[in-house]
Amino acid sequence: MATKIPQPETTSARDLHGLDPAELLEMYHLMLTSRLLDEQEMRLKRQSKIFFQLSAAGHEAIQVAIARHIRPGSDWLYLYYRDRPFALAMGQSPFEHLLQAVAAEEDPASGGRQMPYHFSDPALRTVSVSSPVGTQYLQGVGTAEAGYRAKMEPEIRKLIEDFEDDEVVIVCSGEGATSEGEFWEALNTACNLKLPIVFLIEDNEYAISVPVEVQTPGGNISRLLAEFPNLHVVRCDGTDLLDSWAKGGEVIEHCRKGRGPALLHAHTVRLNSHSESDDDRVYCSAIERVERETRDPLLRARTLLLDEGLADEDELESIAAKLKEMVSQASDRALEYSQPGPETANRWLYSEEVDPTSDCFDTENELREEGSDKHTMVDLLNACLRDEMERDPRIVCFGQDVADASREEILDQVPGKGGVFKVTHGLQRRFGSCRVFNTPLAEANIVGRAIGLAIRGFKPVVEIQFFDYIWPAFQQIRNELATLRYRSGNDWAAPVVIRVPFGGYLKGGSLYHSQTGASIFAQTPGLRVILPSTAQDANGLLRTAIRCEDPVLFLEHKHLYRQVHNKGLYPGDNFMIPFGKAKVVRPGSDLTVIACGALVKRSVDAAKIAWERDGIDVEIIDLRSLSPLDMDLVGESVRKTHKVIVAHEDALSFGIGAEIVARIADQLFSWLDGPVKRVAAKDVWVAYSPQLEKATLPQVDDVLSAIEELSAY
Ligand SMILES: Cc1ncc(C[n+]2csc(CCOP(=O)(O)OP(=O)(O)O)c2C)c(N)n1
Ligand SMILES: [Mg+2]
Repeated sequence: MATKIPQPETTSARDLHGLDPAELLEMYHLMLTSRLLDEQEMRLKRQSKIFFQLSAAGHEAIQVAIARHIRPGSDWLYLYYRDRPFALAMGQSPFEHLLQAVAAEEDPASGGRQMPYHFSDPALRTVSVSSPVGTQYLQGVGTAEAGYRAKMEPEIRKLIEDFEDDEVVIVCSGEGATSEGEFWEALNTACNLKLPIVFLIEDNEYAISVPVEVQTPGGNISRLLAEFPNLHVVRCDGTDLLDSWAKGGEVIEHCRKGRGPALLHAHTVRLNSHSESDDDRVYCSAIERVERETRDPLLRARTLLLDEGLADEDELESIAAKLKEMVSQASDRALEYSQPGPETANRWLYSEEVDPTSDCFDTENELREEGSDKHTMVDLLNACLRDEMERDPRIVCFGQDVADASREEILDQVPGKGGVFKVTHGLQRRFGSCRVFNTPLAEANIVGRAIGLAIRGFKPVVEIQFFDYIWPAFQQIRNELATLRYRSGNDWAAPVVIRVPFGGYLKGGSLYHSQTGASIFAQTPGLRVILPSTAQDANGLLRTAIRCEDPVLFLEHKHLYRQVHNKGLYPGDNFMIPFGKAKVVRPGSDLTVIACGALVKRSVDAAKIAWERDGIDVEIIDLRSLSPLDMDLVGESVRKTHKVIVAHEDALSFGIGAEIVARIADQLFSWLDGPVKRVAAKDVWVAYSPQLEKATLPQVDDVLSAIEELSAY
């Protein structure tokens, strides 16, 4: 069962903690404004004039109280969807909230993209709220970590906008969200690095219909965390203004003074159903619903003002009347605003200023090959990271085993790890542990922190050790990273590069070291997906990924990391290949094979045999970039050869080939002289047995058979 909450006095002669009566009245104003706005929106929802409503009633006191300790525009906020009073207390207006409710184009938080209460305000350093609960914690940690790293490196500090030594991050959630694994991943890093971050847990004892004792062992999150190393844990009655104000001040001060993270467990009450789509009568007893009314923070604040003689009934009535009028006018005004035009539906997926598909990112013809040694893909990826880190101090590289050695004191005794594939080898030694470091073994931790760091002006280039283990980070990649720009109406962006060793052909790689599945990510709007097949292409494309402003999933094929056939000369420190620019790797006239990754070399080998044995002249295209696709080059080739095969390592069904074939059928049908064929992996996992692996993944012979069959058509 939930623990009993200490109830502070609510009758006269309370210690006002030095609070000025005017401040108390101001807080009351804000609480009431929020409540009235909720009520007004409930009416609008019933009239179908807005499309979603969720009330903050019961949470007002803790939010307006803690907000008073925050420095607007200096501290960073990751709010929760039930935090309207907080947003109002920071300076947002009821009208702005109503613009979001009516889905107006002018909605300053998202331009009509997000539901109401998904607050966003760059001027107030309020980072766009998303809907998946629990994702905000790690991003908050990343933003707090930005300050930690900026303080370590003067070079970085100069480049981080308006950084103040004592800025703090506050990240809010309900008690339900603390059951998400990412909460614990966030505590891990916050406490390990002693970051200036406050976790505000607003515990209303329900997550929709699920009560707190189902969420948390013992039903009390702060008790569970009481012994967490380096975490300052504080509790308050979040329905009581004075207690909230005092404890809110204490935790913020703790962080501001650099004493490490804090967690404020604020006991609140949810006075309504979870949202207008929920009916709490189906899971809350009538007694409980009556009892909770006695804890209504607005009534308690009113009683306080009256008991302390800070206002009388008439004054409070007049405040309520004025605020009602203000809300009603704001509502009428907001209803006049129109929704975004249909022609804007595709906007804000990517940066509109920096276009990595443009000529600005094309220095391919100005290749400055240096030296006479040919290098592997690992070497040229490492060289690109080195050059770029030299150029831009904001670049940080992190992940599992990415550093040479976390224990710096032994660096001169060991060669250093630098990644399980050595792509980051030597970078920590060269650029220091502030910029190249290991993370806990937690993939969401890596991507979530990267988002928070990018929001604070860093350029994170992170590594997920194997594509097979990217899934714990999928929520952060798909729902957070890829959506940030879109859902905030272009106000926020996180240009993170995620490098991922990928793919099979390892002889023994088995199910969990051979995975592909690029199409799962290519189907994520807002994310670039890149798959180079040569060392030089990897170098040029990684540079583009780092210099652009969009999130990039950079797939590095493990089997191609150290092949002789794809080695290349060092192409210089400004070599860039734009995204969406495929390459003809073998010109031909009879038939086109569109390939990517490990299938490029296999297709070249097949084409060679087809030419020598059967005189079939095959053109081969290396896509290099899976999202965006270069349909121009595909079109050029198909118009020339009239026959086309798509060859990839992803499983056949729903793979990237399905998309390309569909586009060819749609755009190039009249140019075709035969069916469009696919060569791909079987729809099954890759086995440990090399014989099964061979049977599962597409081989040279498979490509060759397809070439011969199509050529004979
Ligand atoms: C990852 C995720 N799972 C499920 C949901 C659906 N959902 C939205 S709110 C919510 C309950 C959250 O409860 P709590 O964190 O206690 O916040 P409260 O609503 O009580 O303020 C759930 C399950 C979601 N938004 N995100
Ligand atoms: Mg809750």
